[in-house]
Formats: sequence, structure tokens, C-alpha cells
Amino acid sequence: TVQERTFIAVKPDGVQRGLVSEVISRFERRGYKLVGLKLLVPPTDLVKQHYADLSSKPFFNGLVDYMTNGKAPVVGMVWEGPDVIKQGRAMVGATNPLSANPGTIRGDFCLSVGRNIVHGSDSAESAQTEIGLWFGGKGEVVDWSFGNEEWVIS
Ligand code: YYY
Ligand code: MG
Repeated sequence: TVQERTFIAVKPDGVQRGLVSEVISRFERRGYKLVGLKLLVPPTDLVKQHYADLSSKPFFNGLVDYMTNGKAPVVGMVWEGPDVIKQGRAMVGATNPLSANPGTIRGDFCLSVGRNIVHGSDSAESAQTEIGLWFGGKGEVVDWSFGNEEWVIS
């Protein structure tokens, strides 16, 4: 089985609303493996790099402020497992929560694109870039094995 890794984050609105455990729980119960986890008020530079492809958008400054103003932290995670990049996006749901299906995180918990509570990498390339940005330090992503893996993945 090909093991992928993706970057998932609970954004400040999700932390403020007490949804950290909900997001972790969904990935954990699905069978994905948590290999990186941190809580931080991210530096402005980090968030600007994370959202670099959106730097010309009218909402960019507001987005960076909401992520970095310290009214609540961000919980950053790296999840590992089969097809986790695409499956993670499916579990997160559409960018605009009003277009997100019920059963997805955004479809179940939010209403506004500017307060859509969670982030998920959208491709293998962005997953690699984002994991490097958020978990660049030595030992911040941990290699470990499930003791029950044969009962989850064949
Ligand atoms: O990857 P995803 O989070 O689903 O959407 P992106 O198009 O990468 O935009 C990142 C982030 O920007 C989005 O989650 C909320 C915010 N945003 C916004 O505030 N207004 C928009 N019209 C589009 C995106
Ligand atoms: Mg995106």
C-alpha cells in the first residue's frame, strides 16, 4: 500500500469553537495515523507562504490576519495513510461550506468561506510543501507503526 502524508490544520475559528477533537477523531477513526501535531499562533511569514498562491486575492490580508492575530491558535497536523491527500480533502469538504456536503467537516460545522474551520492540502506537491513549512524541524514528524495495522490495511 502506498502511504501518503498530508497537512491538515484546525484554523483559529475551529479551535475557538472547540472542534479540535472532532477533526482529530474523524481522521483517527477512519484509520489514518497521526504523525505530526502542534498548537501555535503561526508567524505571519509562515501563513503568507502557506497561502502564497492566494496573495493577489482581495481576501488575502483578512485571511492572514485571522490566521495570525492570536485570538486563537492553529492546530497543525500531519496525517499518514492510503490516499490520505485526496481522502483528507473529501473529509474536509468544499471550500465554501454552503457547497460542502453534509458528512464533511465543513458541511457539518460551518457556514462561511471565511470561517471554514479546517485546512487540508490539495495535492501531493502542496502536501509536501506545507509539511515542510509547518513541520520543518528535526523530529517534528514521527515515523511509527500501528500494532493493529493488519486489521486496517491489507
Ligand atoms: O483549500 P481550501 O481551504 O479549500 O481553499 P483555497 O481556495 O485554497 O483558499 C484558502 C482559504 O482562503 C479558504 O479555506 C478560505 C479563504 N478564502 C476566502 O476567505 N474567500 C474566498 N473567496 C476563498 C477562500
Ligand atoms: Mg487550498
